[in-house]
Amino acid sequence: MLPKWLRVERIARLAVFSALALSGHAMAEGPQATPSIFAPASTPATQIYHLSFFILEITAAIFVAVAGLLTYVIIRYRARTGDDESEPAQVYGSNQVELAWTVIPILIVVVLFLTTARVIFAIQDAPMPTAALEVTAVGHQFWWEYRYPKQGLVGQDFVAVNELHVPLSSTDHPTPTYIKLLSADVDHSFWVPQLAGKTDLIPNHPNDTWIDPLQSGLYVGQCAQFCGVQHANMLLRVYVDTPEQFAAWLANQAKPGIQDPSVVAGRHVFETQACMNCHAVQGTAATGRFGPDLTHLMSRDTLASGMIPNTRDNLRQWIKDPNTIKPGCLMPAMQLSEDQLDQVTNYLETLK
Ligand code: HEC
Ligand SMILES: [Cu+2]
Repeated sequence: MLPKWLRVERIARLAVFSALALSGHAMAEGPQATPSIFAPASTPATQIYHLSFFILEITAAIFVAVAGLLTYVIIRYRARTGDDESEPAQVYGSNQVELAWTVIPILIVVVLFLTTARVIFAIQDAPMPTAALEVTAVGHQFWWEYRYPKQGLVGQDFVAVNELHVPLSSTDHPTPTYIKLLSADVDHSFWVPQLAGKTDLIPNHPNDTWIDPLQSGLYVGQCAQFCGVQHANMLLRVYVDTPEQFAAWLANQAKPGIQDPSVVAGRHVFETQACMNCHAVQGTAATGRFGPDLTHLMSRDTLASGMIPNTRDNLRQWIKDPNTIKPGCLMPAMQLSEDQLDQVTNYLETLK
């Protein structure tokens, strides 16, 4: 009995090592157009990627060993012509075999547990350098709020919406972003697979995560916890900016809303049609917090949490009846006249 087990173990070890050697090749190629766990571009994502492959290799080795043995037994002991129909030898228990199939799985589970725990703690307990940017992400049905508190990099508090901008990090000058995760209503989950693992946003239970993207560009993700009808359209967009781009973005976001006298009619609609009960435009009487901050609406590429491009037609249609675009979203159709729609769209288009 014993020599056979040894042989299996040797084959399994060989399989694990060759798979390890193979997986070492897959590496980051920058931001992908769809969420991908196979192109990590940030330390936590890279660590999770390696852990996943390690677990896949062990479980693949188990599969190969079990399926191999099964195939061997099926072929070697198949029915043959000339069999005498007598029962094979009946074996009742074997201490060696039973010990082996108890101890080996326990050891495997212990190894998987310890490696997983090591990666979790390495990510959770990573020390935060002073250059780190701190942002608070708040999940709402069905959009994202990002609060940038005044700190080293940021001269003034402001709120960004749906499109998170963070600075590019590098190995010799790390500028990671620490993200505190809160929720305004139900559970959501922050998941940009190229940057970090999933972390839930739970009401009254602050969580945190961090990213240190090593290549600039746009990284996409999804809310990963079912949070209501439009959960699937609660998309995540993380813009990793070069230092110059990031400084320019910060400088613009920290400004109050532009007050353009040519669109007072639209501003009047905005301030009299309940828009301002739900939306804020910094520097004006509009301070609503239920919906997205619109101070720099035009600095965003998309509307409705990454759902549609931010064009004039989409913006007008959204204000006319958001439910035709995002059924079940929490903004009501405000029943504006065609003139009022044009005016308020003109106004919003000045909010650069
Ligand atoms: C009852 C609260 C409420 C009122 C009133 C309201 N909105 Fe909204 N608005 C929301 C919510 C919530 C969202 C986010 C919807 C989503 O993405 O799921 C939103 C989204 C938007 C957006 C898209 C923002 C973005 O960046 O994606 C615009 C533009 C907008 N509202 C304009 C208006 C205008 C103009 C009015 C008045 C005619 C108005 N809203 C009235 C709650 C409201
Ligand atoms: Cu969600």
